[in-house]
Amino acid sequence: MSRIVTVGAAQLGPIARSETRSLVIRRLLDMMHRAKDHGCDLVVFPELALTTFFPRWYMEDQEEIDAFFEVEMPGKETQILFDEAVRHGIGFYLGYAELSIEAGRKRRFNTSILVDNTGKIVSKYRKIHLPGHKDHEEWRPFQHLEKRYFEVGEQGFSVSEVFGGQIGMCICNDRRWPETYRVLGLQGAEMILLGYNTPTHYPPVPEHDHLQSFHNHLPMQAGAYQNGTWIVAVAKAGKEEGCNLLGQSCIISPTGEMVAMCTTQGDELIVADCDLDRCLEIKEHIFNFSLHRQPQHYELIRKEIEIVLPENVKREIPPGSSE
Ligand code: CDT
Repeated sequence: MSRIVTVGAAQLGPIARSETRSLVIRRLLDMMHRAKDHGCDLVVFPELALTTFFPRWYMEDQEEIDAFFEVEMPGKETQILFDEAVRHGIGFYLGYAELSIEAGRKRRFNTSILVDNTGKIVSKYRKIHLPGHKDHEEWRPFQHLEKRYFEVGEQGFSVSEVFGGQIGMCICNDRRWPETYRVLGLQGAEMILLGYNTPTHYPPVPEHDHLQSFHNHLPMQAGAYQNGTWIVAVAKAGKEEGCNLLGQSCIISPTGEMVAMCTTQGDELIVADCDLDRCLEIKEHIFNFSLHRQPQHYELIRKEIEIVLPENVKREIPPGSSE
């Protein structure tokens, strides 16, 4: 048996702060067309794919901040992505900054949508693990103000039945957390789509700069294997407004193997035929949840946020610092 979804990971090179939406969307359309030419059913774009990665700047003027957000999806400028998706019969994942008005209140999220090959939004995900800090930290060479500009997504992780399988989404920093994969894995995820913007310099712990690439792939390969799912991870890469962003967008199989990886820092498409039935090699055997999981011993994971030392241990845990 095989259920093949042909997926394109459409890595983007840098987007300048001055680059207009319509210029960026032209780049996305070009990638979508290339994906179609390669026979893709689905093309995956990065996190916050319509603008530069604006959380690197501290801003107070709400109008200036809101210029990076979409108030409707599709909107006037993004409609063409949907039209072209329908015309070519291709689906897409898109990350963007979402500004919505709910119960009379303006709410801002770091969001992704999954659009099927008829142009319908089949699911929306609001980023849960927001990294960085809330206030201006002048010692940093650049800011990471996701905690300032976005609320934590409140709708959880979910999968949708589309493209012949169970497809889940997450965004960037979520990919570092094992809980993300397990919650999606417990819903039967067969493919997880995610976009990312990852600076290669990590100001709080610069000693780890040389490990950025390793720390990018390590949790994703483990998450794919431990949950028997494909992962399609797509970067915005290269030197963007003086900040170097990691590339190495990739497609990972349910065995945790790297099937395809970008090798440039620019707009680059990689494609893989992903057989969703290969998930069974893992889901029915080594990580057969119903046979082997022991959730009665995992209570701490659900209950506690932070380390809880056993009663008989006196050592103090240092308080958390900003990331
Ligand atoms: N966009 C995003 O989530 N980036 C973070 C950067 C490191 S934390 C400051 C990431 O996890 O890749």
